[in-house]
Amino acid sequence: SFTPTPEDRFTFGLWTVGWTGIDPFGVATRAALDPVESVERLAELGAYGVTFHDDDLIPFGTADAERDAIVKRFRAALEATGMKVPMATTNLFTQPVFKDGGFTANDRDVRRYALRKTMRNIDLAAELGAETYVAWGGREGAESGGAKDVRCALDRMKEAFDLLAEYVTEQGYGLRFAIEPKPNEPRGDILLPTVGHALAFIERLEKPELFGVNPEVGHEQMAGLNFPHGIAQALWAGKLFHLDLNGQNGIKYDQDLRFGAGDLRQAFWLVDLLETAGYAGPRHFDFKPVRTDGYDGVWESAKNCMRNYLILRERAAAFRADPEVQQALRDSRLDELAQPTAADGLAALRADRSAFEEFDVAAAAGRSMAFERLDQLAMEHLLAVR
Ligand code: 3MF
Ligand code: MG
Ligand code: MG
Ligand code: MG
Repeated sequence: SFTPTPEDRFTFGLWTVGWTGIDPFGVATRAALDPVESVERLAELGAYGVTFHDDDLIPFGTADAERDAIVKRFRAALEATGMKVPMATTNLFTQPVFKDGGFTANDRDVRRYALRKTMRNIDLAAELGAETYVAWGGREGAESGGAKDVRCALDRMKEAFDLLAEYVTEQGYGLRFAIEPKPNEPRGDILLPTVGHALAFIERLEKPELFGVNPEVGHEQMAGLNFPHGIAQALWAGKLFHLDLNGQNGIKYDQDLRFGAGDLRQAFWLVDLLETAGYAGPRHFDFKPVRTDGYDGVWESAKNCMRNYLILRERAAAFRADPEVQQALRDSRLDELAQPTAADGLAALRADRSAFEEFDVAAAAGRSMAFERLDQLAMEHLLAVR
């Protein structure tokens, strides 16, 4: 059945169903949503949990006493519904103080403020049992070449993450960080624009084991990249700590459509990959219910993010179980790709005349890879005609 249960581990950002429709060209089209109502409605729909930016739950500038009351009421809703908070994050992009960034703002005092704001929400995340702390550097970037010394900015980014790693270690929190890449929007260009950039950056940190990535479908596709390929490399590196599922139609602004909208083929291969690679983390949705719709459309699209994942999970499993697909995979020599190239070692490879001197280049070049049949079988499973 395509009805989700908490075992499916579907989670939603409070900012997703709570998006009121404010965009660069228009004001809100929906009334504000109470985070407690989001928790209750998502629980009814079968979700496992919610995630949030500090400011999604506690409006920016709230006094301490009121902050405590908000957290208490939120916690009560979590307890009443059984909903979890596996991830939390910091808003370092909405307020004017962050107009030139948080961790990489040219102004040192802004950078120190951004770190303190982040540590404050890390405390709350740990208190609520989160395992992952996401960092999306929305304003870490520039519109013009002279505005940012990128090498210095990367030094400051490293400094920030090293300090945060020191903080969680010192506090004994079980949290790990997940960096969320995005190529642009809201800055003209954002630092750590793709999964690959983020993976390379992580290896320069003092405690790289505490850092992974939180790739978002639309963010990679905005750069024309293949999302399942990025996810595969993150898995290969042991760095897929979390992910943001949604839909995107190619190289455009960040559309944040519900999961299953946008590039459906990539969605199919993504689910196939997550389900066969043993990814055990939450299936987290970061989408924006279209601003043309009322709250009917908000809950309809939230429900369908999960439903579409489950449909694709069933379609991908049917693809893998089909004997004709298994034969097609062999015909395309996927089993051979899984074998090491030179398990016999370098010396044996160099001595192997059949590998080079006597290798029949023309015969190898003449073998068909048979990929067309394989892809048609995938499409027919995706369309449920097989
Ligand atoms: C923006 C995003 C962000 C991040 C969030 C961290 C507002 O395009 O994707 O959502 O996901 O800040 O989870
Ligand atoms: Mg997005
Ligand atoms: Mg996004
Ligand atoms: Mg995101």
